[in-house]
Amino acid sequence: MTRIDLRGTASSGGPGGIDRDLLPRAELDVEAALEKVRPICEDVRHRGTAALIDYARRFDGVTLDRVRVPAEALRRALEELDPAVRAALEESVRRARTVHSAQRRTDHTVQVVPGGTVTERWVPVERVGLYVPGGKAVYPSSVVMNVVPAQEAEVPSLAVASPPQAEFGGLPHPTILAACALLGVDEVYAAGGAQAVAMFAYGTEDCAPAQLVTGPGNIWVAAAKRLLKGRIGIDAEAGPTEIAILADATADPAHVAADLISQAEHDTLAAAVLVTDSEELATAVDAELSTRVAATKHAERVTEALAGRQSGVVLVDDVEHGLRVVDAYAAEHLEIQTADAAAVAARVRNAGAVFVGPYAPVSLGDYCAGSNHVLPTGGCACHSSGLSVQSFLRGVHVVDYSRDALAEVTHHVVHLAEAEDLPAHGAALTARFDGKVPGA
Ligand code: HSO
Ligand code: ZN
Repeated sequence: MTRIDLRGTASSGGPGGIDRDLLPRAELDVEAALEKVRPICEDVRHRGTAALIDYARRFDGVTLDRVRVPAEALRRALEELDPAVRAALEESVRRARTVHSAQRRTDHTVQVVPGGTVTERWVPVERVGLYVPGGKAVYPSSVVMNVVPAQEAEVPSLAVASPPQAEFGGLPHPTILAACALLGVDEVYAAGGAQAVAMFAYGTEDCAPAQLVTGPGNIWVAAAKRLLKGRIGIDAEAGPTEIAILADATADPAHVAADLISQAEHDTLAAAVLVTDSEELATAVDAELSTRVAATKHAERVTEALAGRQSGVVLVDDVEHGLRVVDAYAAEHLEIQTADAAAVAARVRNAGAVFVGPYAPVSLGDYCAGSNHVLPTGGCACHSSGLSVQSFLRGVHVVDYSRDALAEVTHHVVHLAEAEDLPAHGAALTARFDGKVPGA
């Protein structure tokens, strides 16, 4: 992998003294895709299902007579699912539920003054559309990671969309359907790309509009989410997967190499970044990579991802310097493979998820750790979190004041309203006290 030597550059600007532009990262030009998806979204808005059927023909090469997946197809997909895969999915769901059910929030009332309370009520979004990619990327695990937090948040209505596959008679991939059936999701649509996001945003004859759309997708899905954001809520525009590993001389180069390859396997644009203070480790990882990459099934894709400008080895002075580099990078996934890994991990500020020590590879988190794998990419981990129960809830403040409690604060409201030249705001309070400021 390309080496970027930051040794001796401890303070060069940017957060923590690190210049983010020196770090490897791909640029995804979502802006350019916006103009392409705009007419598609408009078309779905106006022609509904007929437009979805047209796009399925054009983009997915299938002729559909309906977009909603029949209940029978869901049932059959689960019946025909390989029992070992079913057991694995069940375990993944169980662990995800254990973690996500603990995220549920209880309503909380604060007494501000006697007779004056503010309650924060957690209300789930009414209806959510979950997008699950298809084609090259068949991720039943992403069905689990989207559906479980939504269910734990008690979202009343939940629908899944995934692209129709010519190979499966225009239905989404059977493993996706099986995962939906396993989770009790019975509303599934054979729709992909920008058109699926538009279906959820505007609704069609078959599909009621959703208020929130979550789930990973390609650049067209990301562009449609950006375009329709505001009308709908979105989780994040998930870009290609990233793994960063902060490692010192104690790390096992075979583990480091295997983990870098694991995420590079997703996409030619996937990012694999090793941050280390040990040149010996970097050399040993390169050696491991050369044999392991050749032996892996998707060698071509992995090779391209590892050679891309988004991947590389960053050499740092010490673990301290490395911590500042990984914070500046704000990886989707960050592994800590150093001495005293837990203590180092506890100091990380920016990462979608942190994996501690030699026995917590990112792949564990992708499937069966219990954590969520829908995480912020592209540096967004410095301001956003991954999917959780919280993503599906809104905190509504409920304000309840008695006459006395209102009277006591009226003069302050009146003064602030005057300072903002909004006297009618103050008058809304004094109207309750015969047009006077109580106590004045
Ligand atoms: N690493 C991906 C999730 C995934 N991996 C799904 C395998 N399947 C993004 O977090
Ligand atoms: Zn993965």
